[in-house]
Amino acid sequence: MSTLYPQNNASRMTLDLGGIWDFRFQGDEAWQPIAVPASYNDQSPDPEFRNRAGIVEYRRKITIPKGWNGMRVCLRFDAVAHSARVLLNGREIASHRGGFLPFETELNGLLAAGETAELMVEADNRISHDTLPIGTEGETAFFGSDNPGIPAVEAGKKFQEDRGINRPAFDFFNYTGIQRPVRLTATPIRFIRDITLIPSLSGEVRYRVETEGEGADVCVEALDAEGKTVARCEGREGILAISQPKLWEPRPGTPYLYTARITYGEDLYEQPFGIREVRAEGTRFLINGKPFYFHGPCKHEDSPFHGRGTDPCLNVTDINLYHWLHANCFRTSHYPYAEEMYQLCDREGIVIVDETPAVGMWASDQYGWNLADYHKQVLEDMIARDKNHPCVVMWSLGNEPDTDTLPDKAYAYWRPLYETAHRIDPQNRPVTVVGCQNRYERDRVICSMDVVLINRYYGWYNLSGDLEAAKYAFRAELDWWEKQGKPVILSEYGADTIAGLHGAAPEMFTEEYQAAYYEAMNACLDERDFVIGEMPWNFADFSTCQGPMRVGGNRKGLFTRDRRPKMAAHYFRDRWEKM
Ligand code: GCB
Repeated sequence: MSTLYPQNNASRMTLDLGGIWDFRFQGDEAWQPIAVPASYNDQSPDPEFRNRAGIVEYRRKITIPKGWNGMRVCLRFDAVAHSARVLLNGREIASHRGGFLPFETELNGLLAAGETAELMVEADNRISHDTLPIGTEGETAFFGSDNPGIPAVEAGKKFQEDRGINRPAFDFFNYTGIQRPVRLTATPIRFIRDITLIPSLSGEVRYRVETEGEGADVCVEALDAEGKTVARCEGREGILAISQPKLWEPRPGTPYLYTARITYGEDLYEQPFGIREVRAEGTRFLINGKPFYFHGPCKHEDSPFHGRGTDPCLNVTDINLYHWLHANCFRTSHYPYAEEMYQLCDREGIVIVDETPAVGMWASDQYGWNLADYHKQVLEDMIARDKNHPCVVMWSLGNEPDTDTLPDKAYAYWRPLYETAHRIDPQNRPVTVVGCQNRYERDRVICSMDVVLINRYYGWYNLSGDLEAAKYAFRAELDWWEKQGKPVILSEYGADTIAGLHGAAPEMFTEEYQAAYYEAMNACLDERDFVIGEMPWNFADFSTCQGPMRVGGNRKGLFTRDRRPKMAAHYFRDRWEKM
């Protein structure tokens, strides 16, 4: 379902419902304060906040302003993790599955302008084989021992399963709650439901507008960055012809943005867009016909206090650190990010590989689970939400599924998703799924994508501490990929590094090792023309669940969690400045 990002303009209004709400675990009596939007998990020292699996309840009063009388009023959630039930005065008015994409529900007929009601949101943080991201069901935890012995298995059953301890099958903390903004929105009763823009380098921009309600005409104008009208068209479909178009280019080019100003009856919507084309061709990735080399660390939505909560200050800080690094891209590992981040990247010229929350699919029996339809739905919703962003140049169907144990089953699962993405994306962007370190010569999925994205940890999880051996092994693998004739991006590589831990000899966990590791891996990349990108793992240290391989979270950041550069950040800054 498409839901246009809320706007305030001459026709539309929004009321932000951010602030302090009431909160409790379902079944508890007392309410306590909680900040929205933010993950709830780090807002209390009570260990239940991080550990408890189940439903939490949020509540507050809402009032529709009197002045909104006669308008269509909606309640819009940018995301509630991982599923939500919404109640108004105790009656269910909406529900949604999936924690990283928006949903909205109309309030007309339920609550009149000037009236007040109690809004309650139930958010469920449980993850399983039926959710994206995936939770473990009976298996040992991510990075737990594969052979814990009988007493440990028994204890796990007795103490963990009974208490509903719910472990992620992925390496980031299972932050949840109302993590993104909630708003009341008002539009005219006759309104613009959706807009699709398909730009081309010639300056012709095909558009399609979906409306609700009869008896008005659609008019679309293209405005340049100064607000001057440069093209105009009438009707629900058409072509805006912009002469001498200024292109959207990733930095260090100019990310020039136009605005499509759509009017329909009393309604108005303004959709920024860029004129740019992307495609994969041979072993290259072309943006506006020019070869593009991806270089920038993968991210998480993660910070102290907020957890995964939307924080515009953090987003601006992070993007400015991307500029400081001379980085030009990131992958939204491992879920679609908040919409505000894509708007910022449109404006700042940072390229995004947009990823679904299909992460944790490393079990070889996963193709017997009932996920495909839901996965397709999430992919469709992500593309519907993000289709107009010039910064989005590629779709990632997911991260590190098992594709080599049962190669044919894996292919039968991933191929339809690949085809769906191509079919529904109006801009027909390249499609990929990120491959893990596996028996790549058996796999049929990764090498069938438009661009091959591989995560590799030679010199870390294997050949640990031995960078000469790591280079040898990585080169041997690259020899194989060279023969496949595809563009390849090293979409993750990294080494856990404790900021401030040093060693004259570069040993694992020291800042020196992290820098030496990247130098060694980059030397291998620099020898190959078909390698079209490098994405270090990760931009910053981030929170994970507890485990024997994680010291206060994952420490592979080029920056600490509070965004202080480690030596490797300086190394990349220097390397990327010269690119
Ligand atoms: C990976 C995963 C990522 C982990 C990373 C690591 O392959 O894609 O989610 O955080 O490795 O550090 O182990």
